[in-house]
Amino acid sequence: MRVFSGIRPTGDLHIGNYLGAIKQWIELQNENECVFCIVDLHALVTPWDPKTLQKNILETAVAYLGAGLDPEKCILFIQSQVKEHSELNWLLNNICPMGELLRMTQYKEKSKQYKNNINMGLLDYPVLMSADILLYQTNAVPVGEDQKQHVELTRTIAKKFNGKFGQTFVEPKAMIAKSGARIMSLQEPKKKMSKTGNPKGCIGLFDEPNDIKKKVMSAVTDTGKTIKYSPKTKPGISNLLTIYSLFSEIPIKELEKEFANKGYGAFKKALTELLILKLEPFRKKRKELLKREVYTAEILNQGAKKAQAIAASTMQKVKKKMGLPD
Ligand code: ATP
Ligand code: LTN
Repeated sequence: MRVFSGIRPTGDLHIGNYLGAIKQWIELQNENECVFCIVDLHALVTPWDPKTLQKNILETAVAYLGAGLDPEKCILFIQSQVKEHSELNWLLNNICPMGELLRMTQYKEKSKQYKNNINMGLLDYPVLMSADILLYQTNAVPVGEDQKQHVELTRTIAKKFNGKFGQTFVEPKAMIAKSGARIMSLQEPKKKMSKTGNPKGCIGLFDEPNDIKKKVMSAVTDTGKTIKYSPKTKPGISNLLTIYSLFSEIPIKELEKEFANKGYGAFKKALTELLILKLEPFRKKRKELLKREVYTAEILNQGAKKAQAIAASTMQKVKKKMGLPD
């Protein structure tokens, strides 16, 4: 099976990115042909700083590797280094109905968040994402819940293209984690944990023990004292239970029993200890990799070459089907 996924180099990775997406990627790389991409072109649809973008890209690569991606087992590369992404984006623009883009939840949310910066890129974002996926004849796209709609649009575009020009693209499917697909902010448990949201509500994958402690201990909980999983009535504690369960591999039901009479304080303390322990290897690996910049850059260069070979072969077919010259 061919697997493709991407992440924007817009800031430090958090445990939502890990539990919702990267954890699956690490498992998938053992059995499948995996292609993972740092989608720097997607980072340009929201405000960015040209001075720090390259540093962010490299840090995202280090973060991926630190979290467990193995360059021997998967292709890791930077989107803008494979020009076919932009090229296919333009071609697919002419297949994708604009109405579909205007109803995308992420577009609506980000246009509210960045009122003064509603550009074409923000609207066209899902078509570039479709190009990313379709270039590699992808079967499965492991992403968090928030990206499901975009993968469905990719299927629609693939179907339309195949219907109009003949079988060209594999129709991909989203792969959503059963649990952890939507980790919420520790400060606003009704909003998803996000790199660009409230930093206090976001636990970084490489946070230092002291920061983890501060953030967990000040996480918003709900009225009452019982530690019970009920996302509607107790969104704060339910989110913490999900995080605990996923990192400890103990089912939520058992955690409810274990902490039945212990109160929020003891539960948060145990969660702090668990997170410090589980995130330690990531912190260590990242620190080592930060000292080996050339090594990381070389992985990305090799990755771009391998990715480009696959992308070029798809583009050749696409152009021919559309009646464009070679
Ligand atoms: P931004 O704040 O810049 O939009 P983000 O934190 O939402 O960033 P992305 O880079 O857009 O992160 O997402 C990378 C991957 O992580 C995607 O597959 C996305 O679905 C997943 N993801 C992001 N946030 C969460 C979350 N809170 N819970 C589970 N998965 C998530
Ligand atoms: N839109 C995604 C990032 C992304 C992606 C992709 C994910 C860009 N291209 C292709 C999967 C496949 C997001 O997480 N914000």
